[in-house]
Amino acid sequence: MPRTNRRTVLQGIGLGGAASLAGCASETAPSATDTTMQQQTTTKTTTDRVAADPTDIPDPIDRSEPKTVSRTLRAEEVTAEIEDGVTFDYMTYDGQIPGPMIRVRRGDTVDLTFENPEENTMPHNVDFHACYGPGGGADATTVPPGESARLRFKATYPGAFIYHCAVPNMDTHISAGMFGIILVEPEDGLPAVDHEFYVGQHELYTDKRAGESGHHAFDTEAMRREEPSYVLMNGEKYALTPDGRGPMTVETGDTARVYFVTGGPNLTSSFHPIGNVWKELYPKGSLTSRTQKYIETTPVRPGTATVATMDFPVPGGVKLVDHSLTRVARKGCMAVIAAEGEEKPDVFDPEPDQ
Ligand SMILES: [Cu+2]
Repeated sequence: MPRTNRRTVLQGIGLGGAASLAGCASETAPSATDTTMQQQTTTKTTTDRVAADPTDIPDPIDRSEPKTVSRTLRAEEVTAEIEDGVTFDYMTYDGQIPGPMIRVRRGDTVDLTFENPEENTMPHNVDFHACYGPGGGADATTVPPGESARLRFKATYPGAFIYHCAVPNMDTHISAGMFGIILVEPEDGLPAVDHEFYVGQHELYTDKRAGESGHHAFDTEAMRREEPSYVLMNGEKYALTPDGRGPMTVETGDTARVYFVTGGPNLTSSFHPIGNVWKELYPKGSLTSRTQKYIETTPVRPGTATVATMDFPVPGGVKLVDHSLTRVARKGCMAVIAAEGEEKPDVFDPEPDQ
């Protein structure tokens, strides 16, 4: 994936130097000329990207026996850009939105270590929708900054499920970015595909309109009214598009499976691929129910993950959108899968001979 370097912009609006932009302000000493920046970065870590790489997905499960899968999740409070020149104080798992995908097999035991580093300012936790147990583990994993917790649970049922922060201000923490997918594969696994992509939608409630430059503070009253300024895929405006970090890419004839989660906290996504169709939809993320075929738009409600496959018979960009289109046109919600290959005029001919 191409990565836009946003350091210049961040420096231009006084939100950190190169040392902090590497995402490790506490480990990298600023230069002598960076004293102002040092002062500004003592309370917040600034990063140049929160958008999760949509191809950063654990490999499909290739086992016939259960095992214990150890994973660490780390709460990271970071300042980053929603779009060029607009910054926000995000809360994340591992510095990315959505948080890292956790992938296990039905019957596996998940052995989680949850870290809340001391440079954070708030307690955090994890609520897994993939487990039986109080709060999905939220109480067991609630820790203040500087502490960590362990949680062990058996993934007894298959499906794609959200995990999210569930402290008392859970709407704020989810809106700020704390959600992801845990995928529990059925015992027999999933059908082979050429590509898998990982996309998450959520909305930001800020004290300014989308596009207004400068730092956007969280706006609890706007959240109370459920009027977000931004609705985003992977945490940034148009992150997974040619204008952002670059689109997802396939070749014509390939197959792809999309794992999609709506963090919310409040808006339902009407998830649609423009110029394509969900060939097989695993409704509400159920991997053991019958799939639905050739679905144009599927609701993905807050607190739900879904899974869907696609074909790419012709070249061109497929825009993944929430078909509540004001969110696309004015609030930043879109991702693109770019298909390259031979034109197929028998399937799609934009310039037919007269
Ligand atoms: Cu949290």
